[in-house]
Amino acid sequence: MNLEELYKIKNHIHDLVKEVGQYQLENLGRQDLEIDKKTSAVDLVTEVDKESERRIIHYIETHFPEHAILGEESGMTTANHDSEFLWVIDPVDGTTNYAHGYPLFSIAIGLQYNQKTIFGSVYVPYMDDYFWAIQGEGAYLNSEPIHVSSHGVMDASIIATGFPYDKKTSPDNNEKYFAKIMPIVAGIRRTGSACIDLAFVASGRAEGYFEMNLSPWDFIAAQLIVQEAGGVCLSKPLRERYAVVAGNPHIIKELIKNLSEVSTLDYPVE
Ligand code: 2AM
Ligand code: CA
Repeated sequence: MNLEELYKIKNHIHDLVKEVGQYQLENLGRQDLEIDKKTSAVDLVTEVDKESERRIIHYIETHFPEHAILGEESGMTTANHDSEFLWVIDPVDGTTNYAHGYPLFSIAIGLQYNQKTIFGSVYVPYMDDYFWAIQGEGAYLNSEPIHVSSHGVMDASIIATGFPYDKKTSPDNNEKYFAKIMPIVAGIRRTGSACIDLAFVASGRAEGYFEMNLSPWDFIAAQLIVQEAGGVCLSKPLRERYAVVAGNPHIIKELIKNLSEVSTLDYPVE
C-alpha cells in the first residue's frame, strides 16, 4: 500500500467516523438503550457498540475485501485471517461512559501491515476531534500537526490512567501503581477511554499515561499517533491482555522509573 492510498484511507475513515459518531451522539443518553452484560455486571455492550462496529466492518469489507478485521464486538473475521493487512477496531472506546450518557467516548480504527501499524485514528464525536497518524508522516488533530508536550517533571504533569472492569477480583487492577503515581503528579485523569487518554498524550494535553489489562483494540491505533507525535508508547503482554505506558520522552522515563519501584513485573521497564 503506498502513501497516496494511506492518505485516501485517512480521508475516507474521517467521513466514516463522522457519520458513525453522529449516530452515536443521536443515541447518547437514550433511556431505552439496549444494554447487555458481557463478562460481568460492569462489562457492558450497547446496541450502539454493535451497530457502530457493523457499519465500520461493512465499509472495510466493501473497500478492502481481502483484508482481515479484528473488532471488539465481533472478534477476528474468519475470512482472510491470514491476510498481511489487519484492521483493528474499537467502535466505542469508553462503553461504560456511553451507557451512562457521559459524553467521553471514542471510535478507534487502526490498520496493520505484517503486524506493524501503518495508520491509526481516534475520533471523539462529542468534541469532533479526529486524531490520526500515518507511519512516518507525523500525527495530526484534524488538519493540524500535533506534538507531545515538553514538560519533564512529574509534579507539573497530568498523568492519565484507567482501571479494568474486573477490578474487584483482578490482580491487575492497577491499584498499587495508582497509589504510587497519584501523590507525585500535578493531576491524575481518568477519562474511561484509553484511546482518548493516548490521543491527549499525543497532542500535549496530558504528559503521560499508564494502564494494565488492555486489549489490542484499546491502544493499537492510538499507539501510532503517540509515536508519530514524538512520544513513546510501550506495551507488554500481561496474562491475556497488555499493560501500556506512554508519555513524552522526558516523562516516560520518570513514569517507568516510578512504576518499576512498585514492581518490575507488570509494566514495560524499557
Ligand atoms: P471499552 O470502553 O471499549 O470497554 C478504561 O479503563 C479503558 O480500558 C477503556 O478503554 C475500556 O475499553 C478498557 N477496558 C476496561 N476493562 C477492560 C477489560 N477487562 N478488557 C479490555 N479492555 C478493558
Ligand atoms: Ca476499548
